Amino acid sequence: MYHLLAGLYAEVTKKPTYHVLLVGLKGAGKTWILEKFREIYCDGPGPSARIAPTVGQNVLNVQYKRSIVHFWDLGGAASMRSLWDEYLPDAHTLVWVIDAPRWAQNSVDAEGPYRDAVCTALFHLVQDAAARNLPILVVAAQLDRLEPNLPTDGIEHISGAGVQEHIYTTLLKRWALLVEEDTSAATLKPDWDVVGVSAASSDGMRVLLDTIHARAMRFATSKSAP
Ligand SMILES: Nc1nc2c(ncn2[C@@H]2O[C@H](COP(=O)(O)OP(=O)(O)OP(=O)(O)O)[C@@H](O)[C@H]2O)c(=O)[nH]1
Ligand SMILES: [Mg+2]
Repeated sequence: MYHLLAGLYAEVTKKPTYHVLLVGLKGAGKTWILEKFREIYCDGPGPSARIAPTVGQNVLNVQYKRSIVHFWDLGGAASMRSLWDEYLPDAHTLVWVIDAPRWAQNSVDAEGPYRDAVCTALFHLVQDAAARNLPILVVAAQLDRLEPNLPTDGIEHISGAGVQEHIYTTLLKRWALLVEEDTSAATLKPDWDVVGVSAASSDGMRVLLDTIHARAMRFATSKSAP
């Protein structure tokens, strides 16, 4: 009898767990975001220069609003991207991180101009995410590094809000172009939004977790609805 009651109690008080896939190109700021959450919600030491590029995954459980938000932070190097597709089916929200200063500059590296590299990798995941009605949250990260005199490509007044707006409109435009070329994507309606943060200063971090939680919960509820 005791075991039955204990089992029932455990079942009734069990917290729902929401899985969050945290991805983006290498150096975007994913692990700093994870470590900032660990600092704010789990008494961790906070992000530091000692954090190396991620090989494989980092995980974090955050207890938030009577639930558990479970993060998978995956490495962004090209050799690790095949892992992203494997985690996506189990996620309740896709969080895509962008290095905002690099986006503003549209700097070029081995993968080409930054905005092209972001859209190529992101849209690959978006097609799968949109087919599952998975919420997509794009994070403009490292906003504290947006200096007013940063040389930019096509952004007149540099600010966190300005770069977020530029990211949002660029993604919409480029997605529309993709749909024109690949009509199989025409039926997909990605559910995406852009938020801005600095893991260094903590700006936007609490809003980010709240937004992730709300979206993940909504997705989980819609999946369990009859
Ligand atoms: N000033 C500032 N620098 C940041 C911030 N976030 C990340 N950085 C810098 O960007 C570097 C890369 O950040 P990571 O969080 O390790 O990047 P990542 O996206 O996890 O990269 P991979 O693991 O290689 O995929 C850090 O070593 C910091 O120098 C931020 O909010 N502010
Ligand atoms: Mg990392």
